[in-house]
Amino acid sequence: MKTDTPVTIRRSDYAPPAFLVDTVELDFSLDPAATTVRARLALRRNPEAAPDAPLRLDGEGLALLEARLDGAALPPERLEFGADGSLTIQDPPEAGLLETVVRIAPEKNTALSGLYTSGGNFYTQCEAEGFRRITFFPDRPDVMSRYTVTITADRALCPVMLSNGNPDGSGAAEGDRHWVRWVDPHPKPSYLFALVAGDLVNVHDQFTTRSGRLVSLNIWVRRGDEDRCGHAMDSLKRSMTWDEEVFGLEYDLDVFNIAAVSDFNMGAMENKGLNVFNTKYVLASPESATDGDWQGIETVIAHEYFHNWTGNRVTCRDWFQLSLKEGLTVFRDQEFSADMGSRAVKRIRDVRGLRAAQFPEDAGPMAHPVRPDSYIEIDNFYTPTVYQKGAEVVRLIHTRIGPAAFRKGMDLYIARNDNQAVTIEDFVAALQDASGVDLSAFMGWYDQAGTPELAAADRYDPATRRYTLTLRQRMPPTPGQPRKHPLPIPVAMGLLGPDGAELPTRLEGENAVQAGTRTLLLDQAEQSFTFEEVPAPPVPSLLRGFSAPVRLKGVPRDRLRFLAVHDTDPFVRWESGQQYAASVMLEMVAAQQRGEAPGFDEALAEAVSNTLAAAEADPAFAAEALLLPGEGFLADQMEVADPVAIHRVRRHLRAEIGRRCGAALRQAYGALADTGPYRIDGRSIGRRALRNACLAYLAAAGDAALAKAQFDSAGNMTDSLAALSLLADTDGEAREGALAAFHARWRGDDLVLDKWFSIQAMAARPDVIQAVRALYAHPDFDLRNPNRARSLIGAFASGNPAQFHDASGEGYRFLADAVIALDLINGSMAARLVGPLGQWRRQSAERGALMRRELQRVLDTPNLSKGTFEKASKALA
Ligand code: 0A1
Ligand code: ZN
Repeated sequence: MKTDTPVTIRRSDYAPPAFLVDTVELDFSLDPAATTVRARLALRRNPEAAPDAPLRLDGEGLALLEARLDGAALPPERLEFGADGSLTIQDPPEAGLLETVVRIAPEKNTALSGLYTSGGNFYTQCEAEGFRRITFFPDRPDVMSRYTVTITADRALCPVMLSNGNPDGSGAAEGDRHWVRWVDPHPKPSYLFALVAGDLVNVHDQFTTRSGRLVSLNIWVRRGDEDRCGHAMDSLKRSMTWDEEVFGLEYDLDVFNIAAVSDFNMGAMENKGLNVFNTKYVLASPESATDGDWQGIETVIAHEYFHNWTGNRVTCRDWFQLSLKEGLTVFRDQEFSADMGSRAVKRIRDVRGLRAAQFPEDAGPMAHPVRPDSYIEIDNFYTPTVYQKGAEVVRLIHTRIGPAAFRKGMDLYIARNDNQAVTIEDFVAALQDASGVDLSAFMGWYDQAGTPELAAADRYDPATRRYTLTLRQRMPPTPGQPRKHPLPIPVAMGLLGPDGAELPTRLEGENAVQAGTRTLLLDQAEQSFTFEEVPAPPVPSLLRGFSAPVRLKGVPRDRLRFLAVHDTDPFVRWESGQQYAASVMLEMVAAQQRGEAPGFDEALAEAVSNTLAAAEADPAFAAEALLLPGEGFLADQMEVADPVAIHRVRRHLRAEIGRRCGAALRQAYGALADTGPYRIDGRSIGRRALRNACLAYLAAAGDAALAKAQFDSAGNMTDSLAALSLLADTDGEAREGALAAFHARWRGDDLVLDKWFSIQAMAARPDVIQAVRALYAHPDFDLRNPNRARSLIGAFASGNPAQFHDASGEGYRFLADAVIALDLINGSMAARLVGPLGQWRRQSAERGALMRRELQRVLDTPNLSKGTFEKASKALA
């Protein structure tokens, strides 16, 4: 932790590693207070590096006990320690065996990076740069080695000891200790190293790959959690089958272990053969997990499993290439989930998520390209841009070349680059070579930050029956990138006739018509496309399936209403409804700011009634269509956001709809009640989502009794939590009673207790800031536990814009206080939470000044971690 001179790392400075490490032998002697790590590295000079490059090993907070080269102790004058904790060996040989012994203290490791303890057990987290907190090593992804790991520990404390690869022996050691050995036959970068040890139990299953390899599958959890692993195991087996069927990719070890830990900075980690998961993405039972949790588990299990090929077998040359593995793997997990359930609903949710998190990031001070040019702390770049926008860019290419060529390209990518650390160029080159389509312009998507704006104009000539569609793109400047060039934007589209039917299309110069959706490629600032023999003035349906991560602007309201009803593409139907509602709501916000009484657009009530009437066909889709655009989505479309006015408008609209459509909503609510046994399948989940959407409107209209009745009788967490979150917005006994009952029932379950904190932090009540401060001091609150910290601090700052942006500035002050306190414990978590303060440019001058003051206070804190320093200083720049 230091802020003296945080160094900026630049992509253009890449140089190959000076030394390679072919094999690594690690011996751990585990002890919570003093673990020793003996490392034997078979080093050799990299022929591709400068011949005199020094032998420098990364290290952080390591106490060196011994250092030998080829068996001989290295004298102190050949060891040079850097201020950052690194170790440089003077006069290195061209090749040799370097042996070091270091001591570390896992129980003191509150940053949860490197080797740490949680509930008395040992876990590691090495991505991105945690391995250097375990042993001295060239800790960079382009050094790939074969690992043999021996773990020794007290038999009672650590009956289970796991690492990467396959097990390779075990036995008794001195006293009450025992040892196990793991050998990973696949070369891997250090960030994929993992060790888990402790008193754990496993849920076991097996999987036979299509070439006949029998794989032992195990999920390791604390005693008592065994009966909540079924869904995770199921998701794992489905992921393994899907990757074989869709990408032809098979698992490559005899064991696949997953360990769940309740103290974890992120969602999960794809360490080779030993994934480590946040308990949130493993443990689920119908009573304790919501449908959203259920879906989250399926997605994250798949994501980590898919990394085995996209990330582990083919890895990144350097951290600037992070999206090479993350964007591609998110794309893969999105496709998997789409195949497991409703593709349309999955796409809607993904786009909603992209707009909620990535669009604002792209419009804020941390805006960066999918492949960043520089960073101070790489942990700050595990962002929605690298992950979600990265996946969108892969999807663009998939759309451009088509699924068959994409699959060929993936095969080629893996064949060419297996067991290597490569770049995004290597990925795009494989897709280009396999498809024969020039993809060079698509690199612009990796290198330019910002969200392009897309606008359309059209003209129909009844005399010639020609229809001309003109598309224009514009890219706003972002920090460090004042000028942009046009990007290739695949625009999936179709034309609808006046009766709403899809028209076949033929572009000028084509000799046959095409039925259904076609994709236009817009690769200039402006381009016109002329369609021939169009029988009547059509309505264009653009960006079907959200074929590019852009903002489509200026579609007239009458067309939005038409498309919301008639389009053949479910995404555009949903999107048009959302855009229509957003445009009405933004107008209402403006009226509210002028002090005018809020009106009401009858078309919105009509849309709700129509949606309810047609809901039976696809309840999950109907639930999505019923949701009004979120407060963040609306704020993101305003030059200067007004979170309080947005919140009022949204509340007012919900209440009005609840009143005007009360009968239909109540009828649907009743009809959707589950009579049979509780089931978790797409349709049942969709029905619950729809029913709870109805409940939310009815509660907004003042009917809290229904929410209370649902809370009292709910037999599953989805319904219980939906009702509780509505009650949390109200005043009075029902609220207090429900919150107390929920706490009493779930106080022993950390994951559920997180929800209890979040619901209160996100409540729409004027006293939320005081409540959040009180919860921060609650005996169940623990700043050291990332899930708990997120559930209160993150939920408040990101999930309750109206209260966070309270004019008093108290919300900002709370966040800065929490960030400063957390930075001492876990800098990477603190840096993640500081984000909302960085959005000050989008707020009013008064709010902006208050936000800047708090950012400055964070920045003035002595010994700030470099991650928090980077976030706060870039936000103020
Ligand atoms: N590679 C993981 C994400 C991850 C990144 C960093 C971590 O620790 C600081 C942990 C996990 C994934 O994409 O799932
Ligand atoms: Zn990932």
